[in-house]
Amino acid sequence: MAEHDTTSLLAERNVARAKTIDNLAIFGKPPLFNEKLHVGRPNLCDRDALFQRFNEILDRNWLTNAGPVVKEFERRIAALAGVKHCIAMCNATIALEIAIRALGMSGEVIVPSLSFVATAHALQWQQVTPVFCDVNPTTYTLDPAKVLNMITPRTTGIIGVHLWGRACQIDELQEIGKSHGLKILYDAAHAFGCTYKGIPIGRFGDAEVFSFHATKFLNTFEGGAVVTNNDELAAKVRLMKHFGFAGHDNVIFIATNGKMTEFSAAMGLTSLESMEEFREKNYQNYLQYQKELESIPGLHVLPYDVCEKNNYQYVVFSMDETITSLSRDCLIEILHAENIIARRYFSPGCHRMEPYRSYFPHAGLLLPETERIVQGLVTLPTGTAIGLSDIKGICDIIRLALTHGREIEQRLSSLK
Ligand code: T4K
Repeated sequence: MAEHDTTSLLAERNVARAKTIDNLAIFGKPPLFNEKLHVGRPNLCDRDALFQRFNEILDRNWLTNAGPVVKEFERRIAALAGVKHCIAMCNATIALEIAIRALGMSGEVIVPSLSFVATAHALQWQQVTPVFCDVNPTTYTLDPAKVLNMITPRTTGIIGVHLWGRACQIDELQEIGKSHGLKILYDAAHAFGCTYKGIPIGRFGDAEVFSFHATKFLNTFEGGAVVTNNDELAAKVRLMKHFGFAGHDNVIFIATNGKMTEFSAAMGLTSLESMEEFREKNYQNYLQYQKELESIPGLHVLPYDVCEKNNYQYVVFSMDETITSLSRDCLIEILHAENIIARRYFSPGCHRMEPYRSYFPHAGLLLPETERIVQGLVTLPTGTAIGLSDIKGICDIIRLALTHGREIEQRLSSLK
C-alpha cells in the first residue's frame, strides 16, 4: 500500500512558522503545503500484485466482456456485501440508470437533493422525474416523515442515499416502500464496507449500487456495481449492461453497454487485499481531525456511529457562520490558498443545479433543512495520501481562520 511519509506534504520552511493571520497564503505569503492536498486522492494498492494481474490479463488476451477477473471481483463483492448477486459495471452512474430501468421505475421517484448530482441525473436520464425530498437534520439522509408527504399517484419508488457511508433510515424507508408498493433502491456509492445495524450495506431494498470510482474508498479506476438478492432483477440487470445479449446473436432486451473491464476488476481485486489498511488509515485520520477540530466554536465534525462498521472515506464538517464570523466560502478560499483543496460536498443541493433549477424553481421551499445544511458543509482531504502531521497543519489553519473570522473578512474586503 502506498502511503506518504507523514510529513512529506508540509512545506518544511513553513512548519514552524508563527500561526498568525499575517502569515496566511491568502495574504500573499507562501502556502503551508508545497503540493496540493486533494479530497478524493485515490487509495493505491500493491503495484507488483496489480501488474502481475495486468500481465495475466494480457497473456490471456481477454480484456473485457465477462472475463474471469470481473467474475472473480463480482464473487468477492457479493460475498463481502452478503448478497447473492453482484453485477459489476463501468461506473455507478450507469449502474444506477440500469437499476432504475430494470426495477421499472417511472413517473416520479423520491430522492434527496443533498447528494452528488449523479443520483438525480440517473433518474432524469431515464426520463423519470426526481422529486427532491428534505433530509433528517441529524443523519443528513432522507427524512422518512417527509418522504411520506412527497408520495403522489405518480410515485413509483424511492432512492435513498447512504451519504458519506452513513446509512439511511432503512427500516422506516422499507416500511414506506412496503405500505405504498414502491420500489426501493439505495445509492450506496459511498458505503462499500459499511454496515447498518451490523449488516453489510448491499443487501437492503430491491437493490443497492456501489461506486468504485478512483476517489472512492475502494477503486477500480472507474467502476460500480448493482448488488441484489433478487434473481430475476439480477438477470435483467446483467442483460441490460451487455446490449441485451442472452447468448451469441440473441438480443432479448433494449439495453446499453455498462461493462467493467478486466483491468478495472484487477485493480478492484488488488485493492480488496489492502481494504482493511485503507479503512484503518481513514479511521486514524478521522480521529485526528476530530481531536484537532472538536474545540472550535461553531464547527461540528460529522460523527460516524461507532456501533457500525464505517469506511471513514469522507471527513466532513458543518460550520455555523453566525458563530464563526467567517463564511464557509471564505474558509474554502483560505484553505485553497494554502494548497488544501477542501471541497463543498455536496453544495449546492441538486435542486439548485441544472436542469432541476429550471424545472423546479421553487423546490427549495420544501427543502429547508437541505438549504440550511449545504451552506455550511466542508469536506477535508483524507485517505492514504494524507499524513497525521498534514492533518495537524490543516487543522491549525482552520482554527486560526475561524478564531479570527471577523478580522480576516475585514482585511479581505479592504483588499478588494
Ligand atoms: N452517487 C453518489 C452519492 C456519488 O457521490 C457518486 C459519485 C455517484 C453516485 C456516481 O458514481 P460514479 O459514476 O462516479 O462511479 C467525484 C467523483 O468523480 C465521483 O465519483 C464522486 N461521486 C464525487 C463525490 O466526487 P467530482 O466532480 O468532485 O470529481 P473531481 O474531478 O473534482 O475529483 C475529486 C477530487 O479527487 C479532486 O480534488 C482530485 C482528486 N482526484 C481525482 C481523480 C479522478 C485525484 O487525486 N486523482 C484522481 O484520479 O466527483
